[in-house]
Amino acid sequence: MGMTLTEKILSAHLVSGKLIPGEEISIRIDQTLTQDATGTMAYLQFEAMGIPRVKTELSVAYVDHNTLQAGFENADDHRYLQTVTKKHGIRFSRPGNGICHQVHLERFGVPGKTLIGSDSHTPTAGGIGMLGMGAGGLDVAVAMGGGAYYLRAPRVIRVLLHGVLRSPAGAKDVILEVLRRLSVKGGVGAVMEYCGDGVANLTVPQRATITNMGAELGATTSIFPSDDVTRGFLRAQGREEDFRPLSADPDAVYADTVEIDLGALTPLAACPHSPDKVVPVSSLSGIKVNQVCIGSCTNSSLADMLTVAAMLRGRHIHPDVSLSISPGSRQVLIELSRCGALADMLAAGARLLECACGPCIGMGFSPESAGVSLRTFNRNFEGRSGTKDAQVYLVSPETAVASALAGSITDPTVYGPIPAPVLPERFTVDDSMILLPAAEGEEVEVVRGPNIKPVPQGKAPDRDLSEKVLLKVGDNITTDHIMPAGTKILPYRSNVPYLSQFCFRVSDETFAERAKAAGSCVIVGGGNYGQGSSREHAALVPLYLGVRAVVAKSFARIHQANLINAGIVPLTFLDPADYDAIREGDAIEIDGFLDAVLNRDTVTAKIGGRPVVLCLGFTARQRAILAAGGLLNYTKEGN
Ligand code: MIC
Ligand code: SF4
Repeated sequence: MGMTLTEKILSAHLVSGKLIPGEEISIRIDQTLTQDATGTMAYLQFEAMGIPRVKTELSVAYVDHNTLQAGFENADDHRYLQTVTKKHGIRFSRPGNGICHQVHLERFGVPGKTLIGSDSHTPTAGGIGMLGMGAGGLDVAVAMGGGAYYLRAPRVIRVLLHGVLRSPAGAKDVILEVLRRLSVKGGVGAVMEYCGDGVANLTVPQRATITNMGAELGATTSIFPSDDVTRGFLRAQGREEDFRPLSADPDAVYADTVEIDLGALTPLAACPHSPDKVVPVSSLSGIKVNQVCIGSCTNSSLADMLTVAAMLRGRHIHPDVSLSISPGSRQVLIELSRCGALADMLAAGARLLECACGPCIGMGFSPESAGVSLRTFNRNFEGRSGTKDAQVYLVSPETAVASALAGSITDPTVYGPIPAPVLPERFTVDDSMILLPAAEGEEVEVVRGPNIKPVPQGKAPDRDLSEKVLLKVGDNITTDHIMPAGTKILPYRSNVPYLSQFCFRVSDETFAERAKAAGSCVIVGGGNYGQGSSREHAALVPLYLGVRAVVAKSFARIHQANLINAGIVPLTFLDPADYDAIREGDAIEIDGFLDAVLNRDTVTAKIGGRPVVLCLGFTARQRAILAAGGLLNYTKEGN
């Protein structure tokens, strides 16, 4: 029986387990990446492990999230990252060099290799046939130390692409169509593997837009084959030697198939507040727009930017619209300035932002009150933009520009087909903003600013659990709800005590205070609890606030791993209907809690006086991690 591309890469890296969907496997990790918002914590944890030098083929630390330096905090963290990486053998991509996923694709990604990153959009690397996965910072720290990465073997879903995109429909519309069909839960436990005759008609940046936003499906990752188009991309980056052809066997067996006719796609938009609320742009036509933001790791390649510039050339944006453009990398910005496209953007009235995440993570450029913001980004969760009542729509660069010009949501079809951008044969390659680590044995002082506080430590579960349900939340709670980001909060990613006051702020302003007063508690959640970002702060902060367990209908993959890594026990309802009767303030009692965590798959809890069966379908390793009070303790114990 033939193999899928995913199976080929996984089996070439398999350390333990069998490739049976749902079974725990562990794999060797070739490369890691971190970004600054999760990276400080990851390196603090790496340091706590006491390993002198990384053992991966390549590890890179990027600074792209916390670049707004409104106080000393972010700058201090940058200095810490620069020095800690220099000491331990990690490359350091300086602030200004670009968004981690864009730069990694340009400069480091290699087809067929494995990559984990402390950011949920690490699957962007799937655009060149690399198996990239988002993970918690602690998992990345373990991989940097040479440890295997543990995950459940995924199902592989085939996305069969046919034909050719008809401009102005673009790659963003492909992934929005997949989201429309499958929803934000549709990829859970799966890898989305793209195949079919349509693949050859997509460029690497287009493929990367699609794999990037596969994160919004809840997928483990997404991947494209590595073919002549991949070779051309690597050649233009001066690294053709990294190319190797890769594809699934013709008789590979898939768990499911989704078929998409590229030629039939029209411009789509995801409506507030979820990436799967997808409708045709034409159905929104006429809605007044206050702000348009172009960029983020989804749509900030040179090809995207040249398309935007071509549409803006000789035109001017509507007086009521504020347009921001953040190129994905310094390389993209240099190319734009060399060819004159930057001048076209500025002449049209665009506000040029840094090559960084910026508005995508609420780092500036928040919309006005109740403002309508069209963004080429990947997430439109409530409040993420920094304005709680903003209405954020996710669209392609083409739709973004057409709407910025018109002042209202506009289907770019009115502009007719937009000519494909002409890309340079060879990109400007200048890695001077990527610092190399010190030679082995060289003395390096790690600089720690006052904002860097110790990592909270978990503890083993008590013999019996006797707590209160301090918070009950609904379905699809994101890590942006649990641990919001934005300008005021992000600078404290290395300061968990300070961060804790913002926990669940979006859903319940009183939670943090109540949790502190209670000392310890339990949270009850709905389905897909913890979707979205990989931020382990969404586990570390609840840990700091005394959360002992989270009971939910189901969990998102990375968040569940982060809870276990932090030493918080994630439990699911055997019968999801039991969720309904639970009230905030109910007592939750589990006799023999520790024994259940260690040995059992189900346990009967008493919640609000009623018996409720809860599942603990953990692997042996997960039980051992929980018993140790988290992955850091478990690793320190020599595992
Ligand atoms: C995001 O897009 O939500 C982030 C910010 O990049 C996160 C990481 C973080 O919270 O720092 C992610 O996607 O993992
Ligand atoms: Fe940065 Fe936004 Fe991409 Fe997250 S989704 S890495 S915040 S650009």
